[in-house]
Amino acid sequence: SSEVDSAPLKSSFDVKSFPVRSSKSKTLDELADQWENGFTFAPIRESQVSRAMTRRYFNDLDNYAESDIVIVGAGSCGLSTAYMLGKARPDLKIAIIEASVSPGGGAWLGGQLFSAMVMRKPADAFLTDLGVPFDDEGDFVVVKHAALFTSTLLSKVLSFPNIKLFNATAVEDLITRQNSDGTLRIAGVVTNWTLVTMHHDDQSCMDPNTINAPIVVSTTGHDGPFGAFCVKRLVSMQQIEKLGGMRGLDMNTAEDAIVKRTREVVPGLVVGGMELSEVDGANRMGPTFGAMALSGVKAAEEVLKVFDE
Ligand code: AHZ
Repeated sequence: SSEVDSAPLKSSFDVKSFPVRSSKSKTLDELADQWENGFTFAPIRESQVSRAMTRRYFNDLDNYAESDIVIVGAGSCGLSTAYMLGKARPDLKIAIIEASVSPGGGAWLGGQLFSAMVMRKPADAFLTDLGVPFDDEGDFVVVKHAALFTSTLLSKVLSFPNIKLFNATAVEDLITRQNSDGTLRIAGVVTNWTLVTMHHDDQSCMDPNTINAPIVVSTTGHDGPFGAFCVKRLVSMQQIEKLGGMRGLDMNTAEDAIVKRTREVVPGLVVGGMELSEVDGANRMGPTFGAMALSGVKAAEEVLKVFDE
């Protein structure tokens, strides 16, 4: 430990300039002979672990304070949007803000507490693109476990070098700018760690942080403790008159409506997934996820129009 304790660790903001000690990597086969004889982990000092995490996190906060695209909510629609954008535009900086510690929203189970996930055709195209296997049942397909869909989608999204997921972080407000004609444009998001957001009533003065971006995609789901956040804020800031309120369940009409209505609801804010049902008074679909994937595909297309202009 003295070697670890005495090693000079220069403080520097640049992740790449961080000192790295050489410790040869081994294969698992090489390790197999060593459990009883000479097995040790490479040495570490606690501050190295702290710095390895905080340096990267604060570097990301610094880097993504100016993003090209912010996606609010990492449920099935938000992650599908991120996947399409990450694939199409490796040159754009994309921040995903997810209030929960665990990304994925409601897509870890297929419905009630059942495992399988149903997608109506033609959303099987999204699964094929993603490489998720399914059973073909004619008009719809079934993934054997919703978690296979969500974990595959998540792993692909997180692998894009131009996408950063800030989880356990809530969007608390929207940044706005006034155009010369007096209309408003959404120009970014106001964030806080979710645990802080949850304590504004019992702790004073916990001001938020911000991310500027020319376009924000909101996919925060239907109304609930967290859901429909951005569109509810549009009402309170008088950018839309009122919410239509999500209607009862009708699978056939609901899925078509969500995809069809995925759009830029006010300048700078594209809305996708079930958050849209609150804007337009559309039905819910219950446990069929095709509209979430294809709303994500369409939301990505809407966003890219901004950069193609
Ligand atoms: O934690 C939320 C979830 O992961 C996150 N979120 C909500 N408010 C947020 C905020 N800041 C940051 N202010 C926030 N994150 O948004 C995510 C929404 O995921 P979801 O799975 O609830 O929504 P979705 O539209 O992607 O998928 C909806 C799935 C549904 S609901 C439904 C029905 O009720 O009939 N049917 C389907 C398929």
